[in-house]
Amino acid sequence: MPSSSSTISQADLVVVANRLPVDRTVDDAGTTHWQTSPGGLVTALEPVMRKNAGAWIGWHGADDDVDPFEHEGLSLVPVPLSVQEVEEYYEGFSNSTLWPLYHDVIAAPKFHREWWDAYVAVNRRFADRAVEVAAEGAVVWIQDYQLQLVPQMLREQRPDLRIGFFLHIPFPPAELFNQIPWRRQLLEGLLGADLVGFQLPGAATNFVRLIRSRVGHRTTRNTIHLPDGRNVDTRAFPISIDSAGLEEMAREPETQQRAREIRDNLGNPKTLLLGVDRLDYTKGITQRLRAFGELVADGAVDADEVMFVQVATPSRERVEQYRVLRDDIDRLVGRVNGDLGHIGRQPITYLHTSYPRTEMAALFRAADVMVVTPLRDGMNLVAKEYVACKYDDKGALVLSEFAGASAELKQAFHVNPYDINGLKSTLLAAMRADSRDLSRRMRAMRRQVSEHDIAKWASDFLSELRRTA
Ligand code: GDG
Repeated sequence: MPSSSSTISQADLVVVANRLPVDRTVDDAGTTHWQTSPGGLVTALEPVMRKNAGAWIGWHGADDDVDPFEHEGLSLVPVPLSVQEVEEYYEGFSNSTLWPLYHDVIAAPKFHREWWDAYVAVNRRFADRAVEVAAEGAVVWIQDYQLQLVPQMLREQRPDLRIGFFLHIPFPPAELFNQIPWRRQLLEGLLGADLVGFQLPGAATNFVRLIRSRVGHRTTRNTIHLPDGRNVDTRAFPISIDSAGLEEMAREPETQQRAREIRDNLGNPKTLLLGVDRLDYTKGITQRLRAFGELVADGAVDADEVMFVQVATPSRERVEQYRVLRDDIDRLVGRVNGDLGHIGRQPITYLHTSYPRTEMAALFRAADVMVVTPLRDGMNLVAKEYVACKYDDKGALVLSEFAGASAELKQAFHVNPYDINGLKSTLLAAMRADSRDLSRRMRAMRRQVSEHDIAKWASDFLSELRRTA
């Protein structure tokens, strides 16, 4: 295996995440290659990982045992998952129980005892790997809802470590959280950390309240006092993007050329609306397409002048609720285009596929109105990415008030995506806004995103974690 070695020295900084930041491919000659998968988390953590001799523990996408290896200067520690574990721990408990429950029960969460058992077993495997890899007194940073039991499992074996946990998705209020048959275990799992980070202050408050009511520990503001004298701190650390890097990509002549091409290929509409999401029922894709379709049907917008491009990246396709959603969107797009389009003009261009980063940047450059309407979203990076690409201060952002990002992007056109009439009038307002208003809004949002980038997010979390020592 190229660029790999079978041992790994102990690390002073360990990141534990469901997935490793690499994908494996095998070429025709049977040689294995690893390719860094572009993602915000790698970008954020790469510099700190290098500086601290860091290691990353995660699933490598298969069930075989792969020795730890180095890839482009990162130490990677693969964790295997069997096919059944992928079904029960990942598609099951993580994505069919926790995901819908933590997102306001938009879809009905399913509770299965076997899924829970698999979740416990897999969390233990991740924790055991961290026990082996972490140097004495190391900092271990655990990521997201798939691994909420790891903090406690790790602390039991390694009380010398500084343990941080960050939740990328919302943390629900007690009224919803208490549905989980294993609620107490999940809370205890998280309490193994010294610092539990959330996207928004409200999530931290939900967590602290639940600890008080369910577990009975004393709390003062955002600190939980455990009976053994240890404290657990909770706080919001709103995640962000590599705004400078993305802006640089957006400014490349090739990106600008590609943005022009995209508009040309669409027949140069006067106004181009854009949606970019993982195909997920939390993202409000049907709501926004319905609203747009009605605007065209009402005659409020002219389908010869206005177009909607929706990119929906394939996601969790083996989970039933995602298959149903895909069919619903297919039908909706077909109806709008079938009823309202004509030869050479379709109101909605729907792309169920994923694209390279450069194409994303070109799409953001090309769009006049970015439509981000999740029903619930921890943060939503797409909204911040759009802003980062609009270096000429042009363009409008329509943003759901239920996205974490709406707390920071105050100058967006805010909308309640459940209110279809409200959504329609907000889309119209964004399309009709004058350029001075738009550039004033965009300037303010751009300042927020460039001053609060992903590097700041990572360093804020890690310095707070070290400070609480
Ligand atoms: C979770 C939380 C939180 C999408 N399609 C393509 C592509 N993308 C990129 C986007 C963006 C990322 O994927 C999606 O991030 P989001 O934040 O929008 O949403 P989730 O995937 O649900 O992420 C969310 C996030 O974690 C971080 O904490 O903000 O609330 O749900 O970067 O641009 N990228 C490429 N091709 C695609 O087709 N290259």
